[in-house]
Amino acid sequence: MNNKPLTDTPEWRQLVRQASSMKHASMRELFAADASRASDLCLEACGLFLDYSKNLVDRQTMHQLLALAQTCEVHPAAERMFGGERINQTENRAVLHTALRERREDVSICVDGEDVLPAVREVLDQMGRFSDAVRSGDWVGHTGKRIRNIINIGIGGSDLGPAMAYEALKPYSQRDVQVQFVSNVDGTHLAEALLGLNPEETLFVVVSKTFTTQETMTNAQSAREWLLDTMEDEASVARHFVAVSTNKEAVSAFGIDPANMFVFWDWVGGRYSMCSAVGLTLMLAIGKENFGRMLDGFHAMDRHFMEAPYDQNMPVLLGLLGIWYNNFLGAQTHAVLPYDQYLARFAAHLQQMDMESNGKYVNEDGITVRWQTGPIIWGEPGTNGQHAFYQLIHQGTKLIPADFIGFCKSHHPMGDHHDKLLANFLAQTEALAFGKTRSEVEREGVQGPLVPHKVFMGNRPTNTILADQLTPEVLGSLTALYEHKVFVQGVIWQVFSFDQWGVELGKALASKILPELVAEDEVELSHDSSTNALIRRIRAARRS
Ligand code: G6Q
Repeated sequence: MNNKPLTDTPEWRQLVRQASSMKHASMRELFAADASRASDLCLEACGLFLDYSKNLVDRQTMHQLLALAQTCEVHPAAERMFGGERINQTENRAVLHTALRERREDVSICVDGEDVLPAVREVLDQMGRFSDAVRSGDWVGHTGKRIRNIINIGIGGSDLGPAMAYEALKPYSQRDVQVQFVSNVDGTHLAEALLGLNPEETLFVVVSKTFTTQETMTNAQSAREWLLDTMEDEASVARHFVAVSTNKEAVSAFGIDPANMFVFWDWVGGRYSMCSAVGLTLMLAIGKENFGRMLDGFHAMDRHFMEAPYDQNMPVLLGLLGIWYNNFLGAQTHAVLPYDQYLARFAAHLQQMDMESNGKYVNEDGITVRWQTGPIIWGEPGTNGQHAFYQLIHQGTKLIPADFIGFCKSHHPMGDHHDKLLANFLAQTEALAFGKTRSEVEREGVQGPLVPHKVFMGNRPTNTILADQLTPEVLGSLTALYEHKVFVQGVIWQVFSFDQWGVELGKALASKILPELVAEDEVELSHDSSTNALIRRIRAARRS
């Protein structure tokens, strides 16, 4: 599209007009007028069923949104990504997380003329050998004891994806090994994780692309000291620490045996890295076969995204629906509500994936965009949310599109728990879409001033994503679905989805403040008056 202002395209203008008529559309009427709405506005792919009929759209809206994807050249952009072009232009890098889960033997994916797939397979094999050794007890600690505790030390992209997937795939994990993820530089996180652990049975997986991240290196150093307090032998570090990184020198300098380093590449972005060696802790927990099944699921969604026409393409449809609410109906946020306790960390992972990718106000040419970009992503597992924030989704003044994610079968078919969970899952989207009118409330015998409080306006849009069970394959497909949805939106909004310069300023200021906080003597502070006063207050409190 040559970065023509998005808002000047005929497709955008048409959608603006469409929005003014659809703003007041009634989901009851949309369903009543179209008997095949539910059976048409749905789609099945890669083990996932998407019902998008409970959205504030009609067929014309969908048609117009699909035309927008066409004019914004979403598919050609995806081809550039999958083909290894340096689409992360501000960092001059290719973006090839899809190569990490390429399962076909007969293809090659080249960066600068070199096929990256042999190296991908080599690292996967190395991870497989290591996880087999740890899981079987062949890999022992410095004093010959079996590994019983694994602590992943990493933050952001080196934490959230694998932590989410570990939680999600717990039923597939080896239960006699305790796995924890430590990310926060707050010493409380590491201290609580180490509590009661025997260093002789503990393995640390330090995950850091750069191996310079303040939080991760601070936690890794403290973990090293904790180990050496007991072991009193520097050589023990090599048996109790392994590293996942792109920075070989820094890993060796830490004392980690380069043989126990698992590499990845600059073309793997942190928040898209869980299929790389960054997933080592996950593989240690669930084993290489289950990890491979998860990669199969990711790959299946990658193929679907590349091969399905726009109107049958799940990431494209979810991306377009998100744009509809974000850019045309004024929604500020998007809720992700999994009805599965195992997906407790799913929203947190999506939050980074989406908000770090598309939370940008300049376009690819560095010009401030005149349209809204990435939404605020948030969510909690159902049914917990129903007893907390759903009130606002049902009766608040804000439009909150939501994705409801559920599974037909539970890993724990205990009594009627799952029947109740699913009944709630279905009831919520029905209530949100169709609400309860004044006359329905009155027919139930409610009268007088109470009536308006019991009315539900409805027309609250939801997508329902349903799968048979939360398996490794399904988790892979589901996660890739959101990765590609974010990609579709980034292309349409014309932002660079694969950099994250917005995290830099805070980091730089923290490095400046750190010595000021800890200086023995009075130091001259050069911040604004608020920050200066807060620094002085903290210094004074810590001295007293
Ligand atoms: C993700 C970001 C960021 C990154 C962390 C950790 O896309 O780049 O969250 O993953 O800052 O970085 P390191 O892996 O280099 O420690």
